[in-house]
Amino acid sequence: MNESASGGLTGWTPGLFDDPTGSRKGARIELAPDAYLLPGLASAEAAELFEAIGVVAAQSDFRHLVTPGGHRMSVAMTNCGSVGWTTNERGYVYSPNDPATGRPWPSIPPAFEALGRRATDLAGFAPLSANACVVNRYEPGSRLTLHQDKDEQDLTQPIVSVSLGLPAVFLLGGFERSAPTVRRKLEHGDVVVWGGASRLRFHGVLPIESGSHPLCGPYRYNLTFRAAR
Ligand code: MD6
Ligand code: FE
Repeated sequence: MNESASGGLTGWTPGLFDDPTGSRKGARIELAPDAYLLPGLASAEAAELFEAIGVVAAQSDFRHLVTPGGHRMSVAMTNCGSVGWTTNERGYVYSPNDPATGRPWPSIPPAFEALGRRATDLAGFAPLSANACVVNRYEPGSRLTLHQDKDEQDLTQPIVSVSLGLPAVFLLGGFERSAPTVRRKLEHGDVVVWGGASRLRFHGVLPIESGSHPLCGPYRYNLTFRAAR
């Protein structure tokens, strides 16, 4: 894959939105240097992951955060781990307690940790020591505008991102918000590992289309495992 000076991506791979032969599974697709899609890596354990999301949400429920700029996010969010990503008047922070309950965030379910290690291994990174997991829930129309994940303390560690439920179109950009983006469809069970030279790329999610998923109903869920502190 070639990269332009602005960090924009060229040479996008064909066959983006179709997989007539089912050959995606088990593959490792380079989206950018040090950013890999592992199609279907989480498919087999999806039900277990979905159940674990329910356990997390029973302790710290999904909520729509308000950005420091005063905008209510269309994505509903919760966390598990020793810290969770949230907002306050000063900006975005990793906090040991859930501000909604005043209690620590739920712990990271063992199924999440095992998947995180499997994913970093397959992508050729050192095993991720995740201490935070952001759980996003998208309803139809929910989107995530272009952003960088840069609030984590250890930017040498990658992020592992797991997609469940309704499909999404993921936008991958460069190192400035204005750099060109490319699109990639993420399906139920897909995992993206994202680090090294791509760790600070801008990225986002287009508005989710209506639908119903056999396991997750009218939602898309996304888990991101991080070394936050
Ligand atoms: C999502 N994901 O797919 C949002 N961030 O719902 C992210 O924002 C993300 O997928 C960093 C690395 C991978 C990601
Ligand atoms: Fe992100």
